[in-house]
Amino acid sequence: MSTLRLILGDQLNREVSSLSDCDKDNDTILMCEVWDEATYVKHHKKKIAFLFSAMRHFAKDLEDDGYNVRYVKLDDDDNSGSFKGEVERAFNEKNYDALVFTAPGEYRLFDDMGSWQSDFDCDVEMREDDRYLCTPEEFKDWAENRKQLRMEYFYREMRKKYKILVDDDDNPEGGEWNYDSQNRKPPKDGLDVPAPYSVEQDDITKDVIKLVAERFDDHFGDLEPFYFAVTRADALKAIDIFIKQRLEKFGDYQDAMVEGEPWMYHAHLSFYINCGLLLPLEVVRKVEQAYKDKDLPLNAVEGFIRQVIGWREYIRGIYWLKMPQYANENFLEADRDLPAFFWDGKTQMNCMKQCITETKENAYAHHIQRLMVLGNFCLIAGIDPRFVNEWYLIVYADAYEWVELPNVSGMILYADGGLLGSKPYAASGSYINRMSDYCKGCKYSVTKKNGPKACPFNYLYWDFMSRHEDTLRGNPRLNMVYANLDKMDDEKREAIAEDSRRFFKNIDDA
Ligand code: FAD
Ligand code: DLZ
Ligand code: SF4
Repeated sequence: MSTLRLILGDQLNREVSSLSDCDKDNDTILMCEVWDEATYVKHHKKKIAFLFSAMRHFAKDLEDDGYNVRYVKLDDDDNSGSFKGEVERAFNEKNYDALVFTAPGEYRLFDDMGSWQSDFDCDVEMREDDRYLCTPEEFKDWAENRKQLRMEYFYREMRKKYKILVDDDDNPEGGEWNYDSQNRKPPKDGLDVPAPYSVEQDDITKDVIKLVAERFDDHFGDLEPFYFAVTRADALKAIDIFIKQRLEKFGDYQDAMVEGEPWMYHAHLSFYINCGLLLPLEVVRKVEQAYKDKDLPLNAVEGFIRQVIGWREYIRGIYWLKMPQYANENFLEADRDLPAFFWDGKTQMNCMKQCITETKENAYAHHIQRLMVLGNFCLIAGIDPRFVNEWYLIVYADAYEWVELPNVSGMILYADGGLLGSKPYAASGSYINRMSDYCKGCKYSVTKKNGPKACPFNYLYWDFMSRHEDTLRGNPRLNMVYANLDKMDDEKREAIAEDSRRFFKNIDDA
């Protein structure tokens, strides 16, 4: 009996279900760099280099351990450019008895690969991706008959199921389930943010960087400097460094933004977890252990764990619950094009310029930059969800549709009409001013509400609330907002509308 085992670029872990019963003598592991995957959106150059290098290192480790690996490089002769084409080529060379793979993370592939049984003359088995803490079926059961799908309640279930930060009776550590209210400190002067973890390029990475520079020259983003970990061993070091250097302040400054500090006290682990180099549960267990050993603040530890076992799993649950229709949601009927400055950072709005430039350099921005600067702008400016989703899927090294889409359509754009968030996360410039130092270096004035010098977030926020009054006024969480809008006289409302019209007319110079 011989089996062909296909491993995708975000399944780079020995524990992946498709390898569980791999027979070193008779089976072949197929991995392939394919044009279809690298170009179905024009991924950031650093994202492609990261994945190709991680794939090549993973394949080499398997080979060194005695597995048969069929690794297809992007520029190999006869590379067909697609997963199916590569499976067909493998079958043309050898008659396998079975084809096995772990379920792909994105719906478009899941749908396609789900029909492969009829294309291949052997058993085709798609296995559950058991790296996650909750299966799509479990999430569906949890969601059934609930009026609202609130992350907080799902998160508590995960804490209890995996016995994380709970006592023997499932009571939460410290008496509360959630310490988020302590995690909103604005940045203070003189924060001593540690330098990010940086791994030296080896020959495999150098080869990949050359390939990406040649083949993906027209893709967004800076390829160099390239410093990501591309092996499990180095990714494991990244957790230890996070725990040692950043975790203590992760909670306090989780929402803070500082010019010139793209990495802050965040973990920078999402790209490693999402491609499989790290497993989510092992990351969480290490952080929990560090809490027990090192007297770390509970608000930091709980906050981090909530992101991984709460938000990350909940987001994935929503994706599989609601696909494929979720990709077309546009509750607010937003229809504006994505402004050109999203691709070059050339805007006078300093907050936007900083977040876009850092995204271009690093294929990374931390959560609050994605949510409250870039996402907030897309929401209040009414950018079409299709363009916003494509941008986010392209620009971040951790972006796969299962995690990108609910964050964008649900969390930032309210395109799902409130399934994921109970109200739109819209904010004016004063939020950005409180949580960052961006406004100091901005051409616009954050304290001015109207006129050409006013911070665009200020009038766009009210223009958004005004535009969507019919749809949003009934939301109890927006009662205060609409009470304030009601207090505005006609002149003020006209000034907001006029400033917004002027802004959109001249958006390329904004
Ligand atoms: P930290 O802030 O240190 O958080 C720790 C871990 O928690 C992360 O590594 C990640 O695994 C997990 N996590 C935290 N928040 C979320 C969340 N909302 N959804 C899923 N996982 C979460 N994350 C992605 O992995 N891929 C994406 O494509 C992605 N797109 C996003 C788009 C928008 C509009 C927003 C608002 C958020 C998005 N996120 C995405 C979530 C979050 O911003 C990133 O996971 C985080 O910034 C990664 O950096 P980090 O590892 O330093 O995370
Ligand atoms: C993102 C990506 C890219 C750019 N290229 C490849 C590739 O050439 N080969 C591969 O196996 N995987 C790649 N990936 C990751 C896949 O897009 C990912 O596995 C699917 O989207 C499923 O989540
Ligand atoms: Fe951004 Fe407005 Fe502050 Fe400028 S003033 S950095 S546009 S929030």
